[in-house]
Amino acid sequence: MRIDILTIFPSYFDVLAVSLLGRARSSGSLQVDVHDLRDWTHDRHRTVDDTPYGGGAGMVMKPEPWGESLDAVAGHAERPTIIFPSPAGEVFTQATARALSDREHLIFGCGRYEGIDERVFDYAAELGDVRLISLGDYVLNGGEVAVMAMVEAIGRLIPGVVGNPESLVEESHEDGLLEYPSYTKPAVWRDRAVPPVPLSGNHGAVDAWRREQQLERTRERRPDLLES
Ligand code: 6GU
Repeated sequence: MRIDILTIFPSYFDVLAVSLLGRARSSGSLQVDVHDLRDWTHDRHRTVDDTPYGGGAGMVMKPEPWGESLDAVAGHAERPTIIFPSPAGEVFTQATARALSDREHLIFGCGRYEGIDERVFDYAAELGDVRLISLGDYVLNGGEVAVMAMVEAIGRLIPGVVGNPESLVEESHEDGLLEYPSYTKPAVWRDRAVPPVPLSGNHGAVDAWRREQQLERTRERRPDLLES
């Protein structure tokens, strides 16, 4: 997979060089390129924003640098999926991450200030499949942190990125339920004993117990997941 990230804060993405995704990046299963949106400005101050038509608070990101940068990164073999992180978008879930992990080319456009000139989204739709995606119902200052989260969730689903593919299956949200509790040695720690079933060595009983635990936790913490 190829990922291009457009941002006015490229250094936010320095952490992509380390950890799980860093290794995938250097091994070639995932190619991530971070671009400074200001590289597509042409004035001395490298201006990316301006005051909103109609008035109001804050600044709006100008369309020209977005148009030129999208032209520059979209020009690859396959039609890209172009994602704009936005609290006004559809909510990102594990299903979204799965669907996006199948794509050949993702472009993330990180907005700042009060938003991006609306015409950019319309233009981007000529170059690729546009999605506005939110992490949830709260507001961040810009899309960078949201894109970090999305890239990690998507990247770890790409074959070869996570060492053990089985560890992907038994996780919260992969089967619509929260994950079961895990224990390791010692069997008693600070007066707290590991429950008897996971200690029993009876694989059938362990599987049934884990399933029960998943249901109980989901009922308690996230009843909304059981309704759907
Ligand atoms: Cl994707 N962007 C911003 N700015 N705030 C958010 C968000 C995204 N998701 C939740 N809050």
